[in-house]
Amino acid sequence: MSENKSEKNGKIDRRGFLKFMGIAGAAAGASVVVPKAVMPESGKRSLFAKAEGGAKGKQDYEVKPGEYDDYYGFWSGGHSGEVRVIGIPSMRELKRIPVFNIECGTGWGITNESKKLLKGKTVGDTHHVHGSYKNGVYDGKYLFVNDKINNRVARIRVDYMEVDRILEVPNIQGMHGLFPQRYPQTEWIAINTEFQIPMPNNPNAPQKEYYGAHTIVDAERMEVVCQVMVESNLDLAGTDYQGKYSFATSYNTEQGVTISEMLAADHDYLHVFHWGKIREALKAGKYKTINGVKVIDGRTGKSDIVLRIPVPKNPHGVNVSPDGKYAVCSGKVSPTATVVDISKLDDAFAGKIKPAQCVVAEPFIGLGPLHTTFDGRGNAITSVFIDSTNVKWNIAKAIEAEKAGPEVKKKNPHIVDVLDIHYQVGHIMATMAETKEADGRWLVSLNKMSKDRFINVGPLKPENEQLVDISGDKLKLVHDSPTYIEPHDVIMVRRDIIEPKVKHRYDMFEHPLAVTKSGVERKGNDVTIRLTANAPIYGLQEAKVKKGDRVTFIVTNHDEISDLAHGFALSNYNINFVIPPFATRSVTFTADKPGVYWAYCTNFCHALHLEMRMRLIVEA
Ligand code: CUK
Ligand code: CUA
Ligand code: CA
Repeated sequence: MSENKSEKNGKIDRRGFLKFMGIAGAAAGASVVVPKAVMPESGKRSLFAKAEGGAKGKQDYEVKPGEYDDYYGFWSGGHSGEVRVIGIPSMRELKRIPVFNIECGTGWGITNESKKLLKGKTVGDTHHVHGSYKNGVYDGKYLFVNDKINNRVARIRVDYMEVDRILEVPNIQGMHGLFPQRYPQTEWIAINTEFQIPMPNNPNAPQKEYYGAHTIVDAERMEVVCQVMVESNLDLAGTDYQGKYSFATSYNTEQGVTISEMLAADHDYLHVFHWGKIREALKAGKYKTINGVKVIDGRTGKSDIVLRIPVPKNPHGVNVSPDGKYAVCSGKVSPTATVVDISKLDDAFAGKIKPAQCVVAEPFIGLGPLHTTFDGRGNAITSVFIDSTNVKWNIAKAIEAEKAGPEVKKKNPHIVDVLDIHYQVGHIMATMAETKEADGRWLVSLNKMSKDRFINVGPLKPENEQLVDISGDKLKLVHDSPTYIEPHDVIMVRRDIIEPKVKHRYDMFEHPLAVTKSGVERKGNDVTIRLTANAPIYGLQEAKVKKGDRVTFIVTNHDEISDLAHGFALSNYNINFVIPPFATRSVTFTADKPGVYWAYCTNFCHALHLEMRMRLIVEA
């Protein structure tokens, strides 16, 4: 076959490929000549070409057939336990990355490789996805996501878009806010814990000895560096753009265990953690080791690591503006946002000013403000849960009005626009907004309820994620997108940052068990069956084992063509997984049922895909 004939845009298209394989592969069954796969050319649509041409506030959100999106959206999948990749602005779902869930499509939680990471756990509740940074912008290396149920943090390699590490963090419950270091690069990740528990977890501990913790994780080693123990719970997390501080909102400084106790105080705090002082405490050995983790006592009066800035009671999100100047707390119970001037924090830590003096504005937003994002042009946009709105407001105007006094302030000069959304919004996020390259193009409103927005699919409705054009002064709703259980947060990363990092095939020998020669090996009752997979054949057409053997299948896909994955399912043995190009996957089970069992390819790969199978004969 001529390479050129079946290639379009530098990529072998499926139709041309299948035609070719149908002829060559079918006849031979032997090794086929695989055309050299070529990277598809980048730029099926130049980034922003159309938007620049259009008027402000009228960007084109339609992505035509064959065109690419401008942004990768990385979505937390809530208690589906997964991460989703959604193209922006089309809102097309491109991929699901299984993380804490069991997923029979890919075999996540079924293969030995994934089981080693999951360690028997089968549920997860992802809330916050963030990328690794260099100099305040994503570096396209990793994504990090938390599990609130089992208190784990997972790392996704961007090159394979696959989880490579999962860390279970001891001493905490309700792992919630997570934010990576933004400057100079991501060495640490700051993680908050929403539920207070005894540390160590002694069932007889009195309520006043329930603590929260700010956990620092080493991003490269995926190990806990330390925990700072505080008396309050810690909710959302943020980091600055200098590598000096991390932030945590708290809503239970009361150390309550009932809802009325948690609402008793008239204010709560934004906690600021001083990273230099954390390092000093670790160096000086000022910590206790609990369950193998260095725990620093950060309670009020016990250390100078934590600064507590009073904010209206029960706040929720904390987000840092892309210019690095402000940390904005969303009020939740209070209808306001609190703007903290980060340049004042050093003086507050040094005791030169009171923590409250770091607050430079407390503008009115609406009923139930939850999360704030930024357009990179000095405006903040805050999600408002009870009002079901996105409120765009100007940070500088809010600070001016605060200075000018109550007469000016009550006119709300900071408010730029209010958009009704549908309905009950949680997180919102603008494109690149958690980086210093916030570009103010698109915003996604992650609404908790869709109510009447879609045809009825039964009592459990989809959530509704709405795409908003924020390029003009007004917020302009352009698209509704239903999603399944139950996204919390998202980041949207420019395509040119991610795309060059993403690979078309695995590095075959990164997997220590990569199969180059098919065969069966027996050691006592342990039988290893090694298979190559080349469309449309596995390296063996049959294998024999004995009842009671512990059988391991190891399969390596030798097809290097982009998009050519094989599957491996074993009838009646509850096994299926997918093997992408040059990947190796393995599974181990006990052959407890004698008989003939067909293993077959589940991922359509060839005109003779249905013939891609082999027998496992389990002798009695
Ligand atoms: S939390 Cu869900 S709406 Cu877990 Cu970020 Cu605010
Ligand atoms: Cu291999 Cu289908
Ligand atoms: Ca409270």
